[in-house]
Amino acid sequence: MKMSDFGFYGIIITTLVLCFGLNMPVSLAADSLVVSDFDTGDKPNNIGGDFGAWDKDPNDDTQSTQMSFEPADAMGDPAGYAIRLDYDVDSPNPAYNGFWMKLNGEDASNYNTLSFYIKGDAAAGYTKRIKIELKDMTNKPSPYIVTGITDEWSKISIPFDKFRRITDWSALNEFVVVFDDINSSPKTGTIYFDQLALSKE
Ligand SMILES: [Ca+2]
Ligand SMILES: [Ca+2]
Repeated sequence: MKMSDFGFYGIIITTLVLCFGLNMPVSLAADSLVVSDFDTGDKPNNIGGDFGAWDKDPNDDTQSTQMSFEPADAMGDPAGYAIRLDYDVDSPNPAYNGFWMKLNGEDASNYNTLSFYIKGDAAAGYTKRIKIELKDMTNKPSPYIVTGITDEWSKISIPFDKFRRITDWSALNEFVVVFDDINSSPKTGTIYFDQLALSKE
């Protein structure tokens, strides 16, 4: 082996050892950020943000979203969890509710895509269509409609330019899932959600 060959392989091996030693992915460590994998089965999310279910009118018991942790991880980790959302927008009153998650002012300016995994519960029924919203610190909701949900996990990737009302990507405030009596059909059902991430694609 020539000295130059040793130098080349030596650098590769040293790099691999360093990466594994620091418990980092070998490739492109800075190109994605998992905001929430829910795998502790508890709050907060991976960046310290709170999350939960919300309801247009908590005093209206004809409509709600109930959030719980479900041992059905989107990434296939037997010890992992996803979020289970049991929604009900079947009400004589205008109905909307869902799930919120704080993003704690996360700087997303190095990324260009928001992604997550989603599926419906075949037994409970589920809407194939939901609205999500992203908000920067101005708190204006930037909506996006997700379609084609099935009872198998699918990864939804949304380019940042679909979120027209985000003006400042350097500080994100909140991610929201909305069930409403226009988009949600059937009006009661169960949706699973997992692995919210920011990435550079
Ligand atoms: Ca998970
Ligand atoms: Ca109801």
